[in-house]
Amino acid sequence: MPRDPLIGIVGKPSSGKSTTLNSLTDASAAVGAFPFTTIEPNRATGYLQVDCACARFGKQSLCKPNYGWCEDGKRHVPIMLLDVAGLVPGAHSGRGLGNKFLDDLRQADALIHVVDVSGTTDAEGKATRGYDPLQDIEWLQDEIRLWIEGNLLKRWGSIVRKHTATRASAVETLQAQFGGYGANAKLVARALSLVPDLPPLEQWDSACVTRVVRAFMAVKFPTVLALNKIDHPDADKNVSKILLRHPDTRAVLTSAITELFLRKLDRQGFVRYQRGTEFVDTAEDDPALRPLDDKLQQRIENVRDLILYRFGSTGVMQVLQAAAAALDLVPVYTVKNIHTFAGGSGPHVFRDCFLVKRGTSVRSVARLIMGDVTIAAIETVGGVRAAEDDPVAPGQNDILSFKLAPRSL
Ligand SMILES: Nc1nc2c(ncn2[C@@H]2O[C@H](COP(=O)(O)OP(=O)(O)OP(=O)(O)O)[C@@H](O)[C@H]2O)c(=O)[nH]1
Ligand SMILES: [Mg+2]
Repeated sequence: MPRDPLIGIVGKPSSGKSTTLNSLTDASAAVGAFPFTTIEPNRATGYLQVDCACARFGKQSLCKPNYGWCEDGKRHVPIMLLDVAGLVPGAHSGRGLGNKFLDDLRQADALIHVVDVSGTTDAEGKATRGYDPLQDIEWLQDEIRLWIEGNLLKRWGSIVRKHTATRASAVETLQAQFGGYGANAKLVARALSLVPDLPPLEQWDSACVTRVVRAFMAVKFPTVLALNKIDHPDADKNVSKILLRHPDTRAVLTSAITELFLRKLDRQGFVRYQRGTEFVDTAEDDPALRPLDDKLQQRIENVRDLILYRFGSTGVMQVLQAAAAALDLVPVYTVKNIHTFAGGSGPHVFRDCFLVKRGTSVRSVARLIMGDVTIAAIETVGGVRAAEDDPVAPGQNDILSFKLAPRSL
């Protein structure tokens, strides 16, 4: 992942993808733009909440990010999201523009699969009642697999001929095929290592290809389920069924519509809502807030009882955190002054933050951020010199200062 991470949001029509995306991107606080000049129409900037380094050093009051924002040590770091249009069964063979939508997915590093657990929409997203959303989890994975498999099998004959003629390794041959998904040799090797007893590539039958593609998907597209619409009365039984059937999947319960509702009331001054938590203050708690009429008061009570107190939050921020965790992302702070953590001449600290994969070397971080310039030294907390191949981990080599070499004449 030698660029900024990209999280794809997938699911069938009407599962709540756009609502989820809006609730992750609508930033009402003063927010800096994201450092991208062109943003494609289906991309949006979301904000991932992390524990900011400023809290580690008691410098919360001086923390002023260049991008995103930081509130009392909780930092909201921009992260790119990709809204993939609704996929329907048969998408891999082109149904409902499925091919085009699946092509959009290529660039994603992780997926959030939004599942409508209310059972009020069928496989195509049409209104119904009592639909079993367990099916959606399986068919969506199958669509992605069949699409990747289809792309591979179309050319299988010539792939094998070239593989044998050039005496390439399976990793080399597959890397050439999976390059379009942004996969490098390391990722392909990791996928192959997940498939036991794999014969030489020229002997693979279609069952072998399926196993390989499944493994490739697991490493290329780690997926988090957003079990959405938990505010609906039928959601409970469907959630239990899904968790029972898929105990090892990463799943987060969400009510995206509730998140949007609370944010709207917060913007209008009726409530003070602490995002990602169960805390909603009203005029009863703070007279500075606008008073609520009975109807709104009742709706807030319901949201508290049915969502916030039961589940601890609307789940929307947590789903993005789960996707970042599936990718093993670590916030790395680059500073000009390693002793004060200031970014420029002003007093503000930790102005720049980037998300990189845990284990990325300090050298790679430098290249990612600084480009091809020659760096004389890299320092971390306490002014300690970091070795170029030191890995980044939370709390470890995650605050860095690059000293540029004087330009040689
Ligand atoms: N009850 C409930 N309804 C929701 C929730 N999230 C979304 N919805 C509703 O579900 C419907 C579809 O939501 P969208 O966000 O447009 O769904 P989508 O997945 O983007 O749909 P397509 O763009 O057609 O693929 C809308 O009527 C939303 O208001 C939720 O958390 N609870
Ligand atoms: Mg939509």
